[in-house]
Amino acid sequence: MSMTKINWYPGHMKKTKEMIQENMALVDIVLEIVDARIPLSSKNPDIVRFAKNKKRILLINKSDLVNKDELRFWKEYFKKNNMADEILEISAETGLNIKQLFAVIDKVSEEKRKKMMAKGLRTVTTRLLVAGIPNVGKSRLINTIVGKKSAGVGNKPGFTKGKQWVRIKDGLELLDTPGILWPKFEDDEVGYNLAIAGAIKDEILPLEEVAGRLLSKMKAYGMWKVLKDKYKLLDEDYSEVDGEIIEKIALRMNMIMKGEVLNILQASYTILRDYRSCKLGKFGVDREKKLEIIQGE
Ligand SMILES: Nc1nc2c(ncn2[C@@H]2O[C@H](COP(=O)(O)OP(=O)(O)OP(=O)(O)O)[C@@H](O)[C@H]2O)c(=O)[nH]1
Ligand SMILES: [Mg+2]
Repeated sequence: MSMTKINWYPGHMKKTKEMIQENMALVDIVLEIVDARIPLSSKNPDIVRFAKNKKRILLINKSDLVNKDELRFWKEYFKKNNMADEILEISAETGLNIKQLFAVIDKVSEEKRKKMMAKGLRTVTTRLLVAGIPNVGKSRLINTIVGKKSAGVGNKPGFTKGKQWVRIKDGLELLDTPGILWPKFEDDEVGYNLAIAGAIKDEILPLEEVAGRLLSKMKAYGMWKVLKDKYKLLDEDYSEVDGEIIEKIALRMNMIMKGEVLNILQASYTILRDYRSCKLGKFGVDREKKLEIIQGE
């Protein structure tokens, strides 16, 4: 099995995409959320098209999961390329920059508010649509903003089903939407990055391949020692191919099934889970794209 054969764009995502398009007319601002670990790979090319003529705020969420230099690089990159009216790094989990987010929303909605007030309207409601890939933290953000559990949150992609309007305060309403991907990734790398970050259901992934990709990224990033220490690897394992390294990890971590068979699936899953919970360090996996950008400048 390979990434290209996975159906990561099931029918309900197509329906959600249509729902988002239909609701565009009702909203003033599109709040697009990307994952700080994969800022480019998690940016849905469809949303820019849908949100034409709308104000756009780009939030880099899960910023608590990467290091500050990385975060700064991507924020600058998005700014330089005018990717939204406002760009802000946040963490829906720790609450980082949530106050600033309100200020940004105020700033972006001010124009319309003034216009409507001038027309004699006493109350003006600003409506935001929250969009982003599965598992990026859309519902978690809404709960953090509202200060209570309004939207369902789950640590797996595809948690939110159907749309949900949430009233934030007088004059501010937010539409939570289910996460969507897009029908065709630019390249395989994007698919692997989305898989590593947890945006595609693990059940349909070739886990060994995805974990293998993460291992080779870490080697390329100069993080072999982290792997070695965490999974009791030896220096000589470095030059093995990814699949062999996963076998070594299964062996050294005693992941063995009946009949002395190595549990490759468990080892693969463990590597991915450890990455997602920061047990391998705080780092993103869009670094190859970053290099391309730097070299292209
Ligand atoms: N570390 C960290 N975890 C986060 C952050 N935001 C969300 N999460 C976690 O990511 C997981 C997914 O969050 P949700 O809010 O359900 O994601 P969603 O975008 O609504 O996902 P779907 O409904 O599946 O599209 C949960 O386990 C959250 O606790 C963040 O800023 N930092
Ligand atoms: Mg959700």
